[in-house]
Amino acid sequence: MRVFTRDLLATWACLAGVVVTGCASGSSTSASNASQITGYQPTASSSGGEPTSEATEDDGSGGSDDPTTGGTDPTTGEPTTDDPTESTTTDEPTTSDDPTTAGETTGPAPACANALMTASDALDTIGGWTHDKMDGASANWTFDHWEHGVPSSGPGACFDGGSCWATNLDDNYISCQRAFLKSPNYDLSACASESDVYVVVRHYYDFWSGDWNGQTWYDGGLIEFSGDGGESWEAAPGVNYPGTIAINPDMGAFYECVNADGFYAHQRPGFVGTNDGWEELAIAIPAHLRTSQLSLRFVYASGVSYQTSNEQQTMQHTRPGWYVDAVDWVASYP
Ligand SMILES: [Ca+2]
Repeated sequence: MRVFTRDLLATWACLAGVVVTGCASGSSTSASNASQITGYQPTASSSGGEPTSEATEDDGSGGSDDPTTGGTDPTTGEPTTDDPTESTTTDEPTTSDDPTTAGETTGPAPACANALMTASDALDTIGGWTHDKMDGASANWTFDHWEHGVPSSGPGACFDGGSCWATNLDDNYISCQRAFLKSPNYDLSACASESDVYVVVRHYYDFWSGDWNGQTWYDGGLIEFSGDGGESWEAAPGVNYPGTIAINPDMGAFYECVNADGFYAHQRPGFVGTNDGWEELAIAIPAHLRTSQLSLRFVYASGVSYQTSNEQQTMQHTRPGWYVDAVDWVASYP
């Protein structure tokens, strides 16, 4: 038997119910510990398969996708051509020659136009965005790995060439995570009577999926909105999610997630697999959400994709994760 003492003890403690909140925290991330775990063979299982089999064939790691050329063409349909975050109130968005915000003939009321312009954000600064773990998870483990900056993993760059958010800027995400990235509260009450309001986000995602214990599991992410400053949340309307998130909470006796049943994202429609490049996503905002405290959040979760509780080891068997950039608010969308 390999040297696996700390993990094994922790796991037994978990199984025996001795440790309630530390079941996924059995080891550190040190290189020496990782080397001990390397080569560990899982016990016999009915699956008989390597749990890291990918549901997607595209390798999103390594930054091979050039956001300036792949996926969405940033030169078309790009509401940030006139960057509203760099504009001041002197840049009147209702100017008729700006089709991205003004519409064909009439734009939104000036107060609404100003509110939309104020809310739009290139995400080049943190600017009031917050992130945290979810579901009451607490232990010595990284449940929330949202980071702001320039990614070297996943797409290898932000959509706009500046900064953005990522579930891990320079590597794959870690198993057993569950965290949100929340926008500031926006006052869009001036837009309540407008016919249309959209939020346009750019994102890249590449989440693990694999088979274990007779099921296919899907790490993934979803978007939600709040009209009351984050007190309550509702699913993003009209989003054509590619699948349903299904979090694998454990993989045999050697690794299980803390609070294994506590995955908010589990069984919710979400972004699973990969979109294989920066993608522009426009979501129509219903009138009832256009309050003085409108916000949105990006929720993601990951389950167990590898039989170890070493962070570095699990990261080798997950995927690059989710990257979010350039959130614009507009009154019309092509
Ligand atoms: Ca940016």
